[in-house]
Amino acid sequence: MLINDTAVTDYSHMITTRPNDIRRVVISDLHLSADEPALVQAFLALINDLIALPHLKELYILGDWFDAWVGDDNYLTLSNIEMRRHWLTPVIHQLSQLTLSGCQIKVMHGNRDFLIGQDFCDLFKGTLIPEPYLLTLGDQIIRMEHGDALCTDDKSYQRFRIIIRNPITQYLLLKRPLQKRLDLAQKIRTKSALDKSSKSMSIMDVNQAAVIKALKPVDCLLHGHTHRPAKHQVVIDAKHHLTKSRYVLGDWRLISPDTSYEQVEAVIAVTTSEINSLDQNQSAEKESLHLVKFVVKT
Ligand code: LP5
Ligand code: MN
Repeated sequence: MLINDTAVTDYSHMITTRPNDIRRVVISDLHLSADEPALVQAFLALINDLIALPHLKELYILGDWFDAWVGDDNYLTLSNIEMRRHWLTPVIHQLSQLTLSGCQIKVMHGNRDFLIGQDFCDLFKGTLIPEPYLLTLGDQIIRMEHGDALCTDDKSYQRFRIIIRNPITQYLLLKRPLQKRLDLAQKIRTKSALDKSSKSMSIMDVNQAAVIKALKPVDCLLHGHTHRPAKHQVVIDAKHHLTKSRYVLGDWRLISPDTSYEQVEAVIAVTTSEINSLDQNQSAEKESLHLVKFVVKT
């Protein structure tokens, strides 16, 4: 598969041929909910694979893990019986198994689940991480973020973002009764879907100046949100021929390749560690980032 002239490796090929080399996995935009059981099943299938990887260090979820999150109490205050029946319970169980296998789980907020708290992440011993988050791979610094903050041409969204991401707004929202928050989330989703139908694709994409500003102090940018998976070369300084990479993760979507079956597809990122021989006596380990296509038949 080609995305902007970049070959995207097949995920199952990578995990079967190089299970010992995989160090980190980065995903975003799963938009999980009770209404999308196929996406939940696909996520469980991914975690199951990751548990079996012997040298996996970290799983990063770069936002919009959930379609909407109105507060941790929506899950944490369930009765034992309700919890046992809830679709999130197997997810938390599998993630706990992944943690036990030695992999750290790092969760970043997206524009749909910015109310996830550390209390929820404690259920699987995960860590809520700030946005942006800098990951160092050897001598390379990778800036990771959800991606919505880079869409600066989308003025109405950015105005909404300033208000909704303000800690005072969030404090006041979380004090409201659960049902009122669920109703408000539904209203925001409806209004957002209506507004998006009249916005152009270019307005809802990242702004080039915002990308260059984000990339200047680092070596590489990795984000999701736009649902346009690709590897871009960004010109930082044309005079000195300086370019840097921008990797975009894909959203998880259910598709029907033909009428007989359905599958979930997503472009995710994987880092692999390679041993480079320097000379006869010396070798160095180098970790590199790849976009890979993850497919699960449902
Ligand atoms: O997510 P995506 O890609 O579809 O769209 C985003 C922007 N939209 C949003 C809203 C989310 O999609 C839905 C939020 C889910 C609930 C979150 C938790 C709620 C907490 C509150 C309750 C406790 O982020 C969309 C961008 C798009 O990305 C591309 O970048 O364009 O932005 C919009 O469409 C926003 C609108 O332009 C402005 C929305 C104003 C909403 C005002 C709410 C008023 C509610 C009452 C209305 C009667
Ligand atoms: Mn998003």
